[in-house]
Amino acid sequence: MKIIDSKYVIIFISLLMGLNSYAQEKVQDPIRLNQIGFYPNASKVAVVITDAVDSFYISTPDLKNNVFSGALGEIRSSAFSSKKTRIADFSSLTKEGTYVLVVPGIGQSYSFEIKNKAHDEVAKASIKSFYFQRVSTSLSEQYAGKWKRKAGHPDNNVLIHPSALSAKRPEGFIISSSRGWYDAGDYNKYIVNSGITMGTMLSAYEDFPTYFDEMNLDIPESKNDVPDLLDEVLWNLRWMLTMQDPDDGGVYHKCTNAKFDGMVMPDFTKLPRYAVQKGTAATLDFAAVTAQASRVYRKYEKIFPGLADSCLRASVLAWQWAVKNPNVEYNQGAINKQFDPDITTGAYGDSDFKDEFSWAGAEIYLTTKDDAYYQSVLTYGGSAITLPSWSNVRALGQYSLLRFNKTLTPLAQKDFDERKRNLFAMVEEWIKGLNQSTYQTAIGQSKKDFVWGSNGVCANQGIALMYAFQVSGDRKYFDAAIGNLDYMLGRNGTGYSFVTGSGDKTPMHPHHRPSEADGIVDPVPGFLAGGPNPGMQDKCSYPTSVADEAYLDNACSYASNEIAINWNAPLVYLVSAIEAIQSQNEKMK
Ligand code: 9MR
Ligand code: 9MR
Repeated sequence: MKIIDSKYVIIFISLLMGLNSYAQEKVQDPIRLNQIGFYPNASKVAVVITDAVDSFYISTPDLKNNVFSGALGEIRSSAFSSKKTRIADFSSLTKEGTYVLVVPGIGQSYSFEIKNKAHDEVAKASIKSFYFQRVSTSLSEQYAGKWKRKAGHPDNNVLIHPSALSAKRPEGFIISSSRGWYDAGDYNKYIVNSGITMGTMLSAYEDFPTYFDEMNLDIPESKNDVPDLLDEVLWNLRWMLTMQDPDDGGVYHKCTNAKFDGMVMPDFTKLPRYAVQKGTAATLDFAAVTAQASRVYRKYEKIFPGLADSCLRASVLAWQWAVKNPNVEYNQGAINKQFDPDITTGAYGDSDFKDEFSWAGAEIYLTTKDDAYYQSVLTYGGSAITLPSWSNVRALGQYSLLRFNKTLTPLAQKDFDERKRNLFAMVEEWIKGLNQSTYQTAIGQSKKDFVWGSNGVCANQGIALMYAFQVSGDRKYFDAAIGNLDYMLGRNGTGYSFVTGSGDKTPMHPHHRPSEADGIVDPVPGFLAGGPNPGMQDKCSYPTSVADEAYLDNACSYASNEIAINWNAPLVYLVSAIEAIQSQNEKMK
């Protein structure tokens, strides 16, 4: 191990940095890495944007103690820009501590840690963010700290919108639809987006119960005998249950203003709220979530008497509505032509219901073990798996079927091998070129990854990789999942750690109404920004349109810098899964 006197290192670096700025266009943060940390026994990779220098070393932040030195990897060319990168791999450094990575001639990284439980705090913050999104309640200083706020949107006076009237719920009819989570930077509540969010959170619990059983999130329910994750999820479940019309089982698409609120605090806005048209996607997503919730909360029957049964009843009723109404699209344009007031908030419109039938069928099947529901999985795509998003939820059912493989009836069991094959085929697409790519991540193998909410794509890829790892035990999938987490925490084309409050360079101006309006410098913590999106639909002025760099840390930018529950949920899953598996490994040692 080489020990270099820090004084000379600093002089040397400053000298080279000066020279370097003449040599090429100056890149901000030329060393990109996970700004939080790494596990002693897992992969550790940083990316240096350079085609010049050859070596790097790891040192303590005061640069006094050089603990590792290595050579940079071969020069790689970006598929999206003229950037050249080289990989710094320091996986073999296992000694716990706080370090920086230094590239003579280039500079040094933000400091990071090597330790067990490296991402435990990020996991907790990402779940706690849901508490900050709670509707119809104040957040007290005790739980919310400096982000305490007054209650907003009581939603106990919600009008049935003319698009959703029925014989028993005629014009002027009012329902109570309190609680839930704000969807994103806006203040509306959408069943479709709650669907994938809740499915992902409940799956995280079903896959890693022990990890969550021990987690304290410091929320108002922390003292009851229920894991805090499930207390938090219940806040939104209770809202979802109010969105079903008990007379026919159909589920309203959303609970919303007619138009978006301004950039104000929740308590400031008093616009009327509406429950709008029932639809097939919303109803099936609701059926899937309530079926899964019925399984999960059954264990807490003593604390929540009747909850599991009510969920299953609601689920089956919703399913029956969808079978009778298999094709009711939420088409906001068409609805606005026919009814007033016009609704101009998020649409979450979807006209393909095969994946929703498949997911709901799978979840009800798993809760009831009634083969009739598995028939719907077979009818609507079998064991096909594609990357999930709010409009494509089939994989959620497939994941649940993999999870409970040992308890399936023979009809479903026989698809196990094909289901695994489909999963491997999907993730292999992302990892086959990984070791040649500029950031060495599964995300970014295709330009198509960089859509509105690309960080949600990244986190969902991570989840799929974790299932591939769990099913096969093959370490390469686990490493690739960590790679996508590293990406979200800094090893990416922008140099940002995209989770508010986690890391040195993080979003300060997410498109999130409370973060903008509360007068507090730091944004509310634990939220994943949408991420690079060359679509730039918000028309803000981005620094670049390069696919993996098109990101703007400005509240203007709802297409790259909004936060949303359906991106945070897969972050919760991924980071918790990685933590849970790492801590099992620790215990096994
Ligand atoms: O705040 C809204 C955000 O949640 C949505 O994702 C986005 C796209 O539907 O719209 C945002 O609201 C903007 C609206 O569309 C146009 N006027 C400005 C609003 C706030 O920036
Ligand atoms: O995540 C949604 C994205 O896939 C769509 O392209 C976009 C435009 O319709 O809307 C996104 O969802 C937004 C929703 O409509 C309103 N709340 C904020 C959501 C995140 O931006």
